[in-house]
Amino acid sequence: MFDFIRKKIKNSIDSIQKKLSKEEENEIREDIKKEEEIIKQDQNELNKDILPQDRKEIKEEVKEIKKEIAALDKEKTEVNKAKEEHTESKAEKKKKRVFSHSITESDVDMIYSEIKSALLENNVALSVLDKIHYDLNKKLVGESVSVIGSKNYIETAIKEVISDVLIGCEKEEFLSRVKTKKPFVILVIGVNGAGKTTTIAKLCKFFLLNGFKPVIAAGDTFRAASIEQLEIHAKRLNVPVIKHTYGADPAAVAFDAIKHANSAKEDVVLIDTAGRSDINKNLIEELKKVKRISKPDMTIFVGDSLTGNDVVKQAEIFDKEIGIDMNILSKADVDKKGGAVLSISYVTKKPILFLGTGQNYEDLLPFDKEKTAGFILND
Ligand SMILES: Nc1nc2c(ncn2[C@@H]2O[C@H](COP(=O)(O)OP(=O)(O)O)[C@@H](O)[C@H]2O)c(=O)[nH]1
Ligand SMILES: [Mg+2]
Repeated sequence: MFDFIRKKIKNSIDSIQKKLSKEEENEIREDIKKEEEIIKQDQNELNKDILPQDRKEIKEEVKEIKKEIAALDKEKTEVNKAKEEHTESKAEKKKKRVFSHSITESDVDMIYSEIKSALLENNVALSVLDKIHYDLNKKLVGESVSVIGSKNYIETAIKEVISDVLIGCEKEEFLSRVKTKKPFVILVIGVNGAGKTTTIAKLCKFFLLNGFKPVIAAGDTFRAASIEQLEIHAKRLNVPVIKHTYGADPAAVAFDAIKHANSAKEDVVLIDTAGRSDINKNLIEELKKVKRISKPDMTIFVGDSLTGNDVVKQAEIFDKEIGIDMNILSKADVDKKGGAVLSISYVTKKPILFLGTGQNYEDLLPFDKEKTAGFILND
């Protein structure tokens, strides 16, 4: 995930580092020039003090001159030694000096424009882009960094900014909500082929592993073979399925499943529903009725992460028409981009609960926003 952006981030940080290194080089050059001037001045002073006196001594007494010369030699050696020590300590100081640079708005613009095109190409919603730009400015402009430290600093800021556009729901929080009612009714909606039925099977596995007894309502009475598909999963998982015939009213199936769960003391009812290739009026009316009759405790939108911006638009429509509480994005295992993952929770303001990461029942990954934001820098 996020393959598209990793290289861009690296490029932008490299450019900033090059720019800061250049600034630092210029600063060092200036310092050296200043120091050379000081040494030159010192030497002039030295000559002024010593030479006239030398000449006077020569004229007066040769013996004295020799003595003086010897004394001067000694003095000169000491002066030279002192001078050397002085230069050395300056060099040491220079070595130890940490150059710091202030990050400017144009530095941030450079980083942002580098990643913006990648985000746009990968269907990240515009509102998410705006937030990323705003937050990067807020976090970085005016901050002091060294050339070496800048990489870490900027990377951390990008990671934090990405993490801030994500909303997740922790596994424990989800389970504790499910515990609040028996049976806890979950309605699963989404377009055709999004991964609803597969995700319901994965959720059954998840509930079984956590000690909950689930039951499935075969609410997709529209698509051929959908009931059989669900029955195969249910048999493998040893979970009951409540079904009617094709063409039956899905609201009635949901109602029966809840009745069954009540009498059999099941913990969770998972209502599967039909999708359509488009979100049309029939689908919306059908789902509204299922929701009205089943009164779900949670409505989960399942979307195919491969469809990028489309899945975000679907989630918005389903939320407006039916109302959603959570998002699950399927096929994250084959989604190299991650645009939908970055956008969906910020746009819908509803958390991502899980990512579907494969075809097996275990391939349901609780969503961790910090980890996900970390993928933006490393695989
Ligand atoms: N690679 C991968 N395939 C998935 C995932 N979730 C579902 N699928 C596949 O997507 C296709 C459609 O899934 P399905 O559950 O029938 O979608 P529905 O029409 O929404 O019920 C099936 O072939 C599934 O195996 C996933 O997380 N990863
Ligand atoms: Mg299905």
